[in-house]
Amino acid sequence: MKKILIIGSNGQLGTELLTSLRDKYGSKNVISSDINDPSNKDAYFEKIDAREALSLTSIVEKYKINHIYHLAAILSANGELNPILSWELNMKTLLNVLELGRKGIIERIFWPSSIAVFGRDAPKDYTGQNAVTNPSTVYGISKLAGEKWCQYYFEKFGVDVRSIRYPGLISHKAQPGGGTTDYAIDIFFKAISGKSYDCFLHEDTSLPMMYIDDAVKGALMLMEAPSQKLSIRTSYNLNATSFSPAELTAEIKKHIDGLRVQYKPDYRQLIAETWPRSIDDESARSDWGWKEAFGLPQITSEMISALRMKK
Ligand code: NAD
Ligand code: AKB
Repeated sequence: MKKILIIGSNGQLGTELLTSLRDKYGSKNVISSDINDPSNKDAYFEKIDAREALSLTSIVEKYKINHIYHLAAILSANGELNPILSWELNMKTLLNVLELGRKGIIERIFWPSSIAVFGRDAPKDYTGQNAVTNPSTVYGISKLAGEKWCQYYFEKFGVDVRSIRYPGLISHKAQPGGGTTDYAIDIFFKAISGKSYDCFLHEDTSLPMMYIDDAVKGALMLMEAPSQKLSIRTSYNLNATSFSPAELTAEIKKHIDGLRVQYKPDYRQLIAETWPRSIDDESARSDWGWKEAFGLPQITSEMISALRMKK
């Protein structure tokens, strides 16, 4: 029987992954955990700092956990504001989880990487699975090192750790955690409340993006795939759609005519310029049958109808 621990369950991805995993496996079989308390009461929540190996181990033993979804991280934009903390958190927490795999306590691990592993030297369009990785942010460096650690633990110790290089994720339930793609969420909140939006990226900066439902679906598909089907043990490229702030604004205006957007690029523009415009995810499609459901028009209508219901 699966007994699952989510680390970083209060975050943008964790909030939605928690709901899906509990729907699938039952609440008592999916333990949520975070360094901060959750906003809603949760009988199966444990407050932990995943940098502390002993606290992590005691929770794993308490609930007889055998699968971990390890989501805790500092993302790209916030990482540049505190590089050492970012490196320490992103690496230490991953190594603590991988060690639980090496000791045979945990059977399967999900750990997300990011398109941030690519850098300015990779091809911008349809960036391939094995394109050159030369990241320029501490976040990208930590994700690239993390991918290599995952592959190392798999090859040396047989740890079944699986990973996806997510693009920018778009959702409305939890606030985004300080990434370069957060503009694509912020803009919906401004649009729905009738306010104008100051966009921190240039209007024509196109980036790979994915709706949260697709992101959750991808994690579940990868975690359920037979091990022998997986040819990538660093992290799988995963694509859904790509758009620029101007294209997103035009799509939102089909629903909310009065939206006004000013472009005021800041340090996040420099990060975005080193990332791919679009991703080639052929390996995920052929190895475990990946196919996205949401393009720009579908993401936009889902976001607007969900936010209108909240108003
Ligand atoms: P987030 O910042 O929204 O959530 C991270 C959560 O981890 C937060 O709730 C935070 O409180 C918690 N956390 C931080 N330090 C912790 C610690 N020491 N111990 C326990 N919990 C801790 O991030 P997210 O957007 O949900 O991203 C989840 C994962 O997916 C990250 O690894 C991120 O790099 C990856 N990812 C996200 C995106 C995206 O667009 N959101 C894209 C690519 C990859
Ligand atoms: C970020 O912008 O940092 C994240 C990511 C693509 O990893 N959304």
